[in-house]
Amino acid sequence: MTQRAGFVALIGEPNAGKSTLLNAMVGSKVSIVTHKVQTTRARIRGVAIEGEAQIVFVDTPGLFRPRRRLDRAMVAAAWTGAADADVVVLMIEAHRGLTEGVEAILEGLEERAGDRSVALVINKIDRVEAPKLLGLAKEMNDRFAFDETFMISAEKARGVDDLRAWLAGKMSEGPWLYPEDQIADLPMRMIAAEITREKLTLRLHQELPYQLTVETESWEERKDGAAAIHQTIYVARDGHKGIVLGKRGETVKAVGKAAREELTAMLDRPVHLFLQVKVRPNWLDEAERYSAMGLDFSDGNA
Ligand SMILES: Nc1nc2c(ncn2[C@@H]2O[C@H](COP(=O)(O)OP(=O)(O)OP(=O)(O)O)[C@@H](O)[C@H]2O)c(=O)[nH]1
Ligand SMILES: [Mg+2]
Repeated sequence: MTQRAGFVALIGEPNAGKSTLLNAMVGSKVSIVTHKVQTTRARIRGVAIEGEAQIVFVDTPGLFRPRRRLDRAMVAAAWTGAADADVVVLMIEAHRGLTEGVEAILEGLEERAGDRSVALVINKIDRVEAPKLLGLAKEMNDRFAFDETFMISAEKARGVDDLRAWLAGKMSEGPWLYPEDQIADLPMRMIAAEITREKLTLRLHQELPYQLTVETESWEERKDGAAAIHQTIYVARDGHKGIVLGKRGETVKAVGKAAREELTAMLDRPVHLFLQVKVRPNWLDEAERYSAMGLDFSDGNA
């Protein structure tokens, strides 16, 4: 049998379920998921194997109309992901349908898709009735020439196997791109920072999650087998520091506990996680913060 391999970019509006699908495809948590929009900030690769095919999925930040520098860098990262892929998967939400945001993405795809295969994935089918789904599939296919349409629930892993099999068939002959046992290309320090950011995003309200970032400062392997991880949470304002800390430090303590538990399970050994909060009024304009996130700072230039 000959090996086949290629890249599949997952694009869509924020919250469509791209990261949930990536994790389902890989069979492990590679990309963080929250109920809030704009969770994913950079391109994250996860690897799935189907028969002789290795499919490298590229999770991307949601596509939306960018306002700030960080937004622009995120949206640029998403389109770059699509440009570098062999197959593009556009993911939309069944209950929201062809929104203005989806329309804007279709316009972008018309410009950039070239001769790439583009599949439509209607996600969250657990939220709508079948007749509505069929209507949406028709509306979308009248609007754009998709190669194939899938209806799935990424969260409940419904329809995911069919999609994976179809994508495997689209991979071209060639050697695998990653070693057989590798499932992600993100360094563990970055995954650890993402997990803390996920727990913060889940606990904090309104705009705050968008105005903070987390970096792993040091990672020490201790003689007893434990990992000691030091992370910094950067916030833009004094007031935000107080909110992240919470009353008597309760919020950051709960975040640290949740992140530590997940990391312990993931690494399968004891983890000591130390979090500190730093106020950095201009972090959203610092090139170093962007490279730590895996983003290109210059993409944020207007
Ligand atoms: N009901 C339902 N919810 C889902 C499904 N798939 C994902 N979700 C939920 O949708 C929300 C967003 O999922 P994510 O995977 O973070 O979405 P995303 O497209 O990566 O979002 P961004 O990173 O912000 O662009 C989470 O609360 C998921 O649990 C599904 O099939 N059904
Ligand atoms: Mg995501």
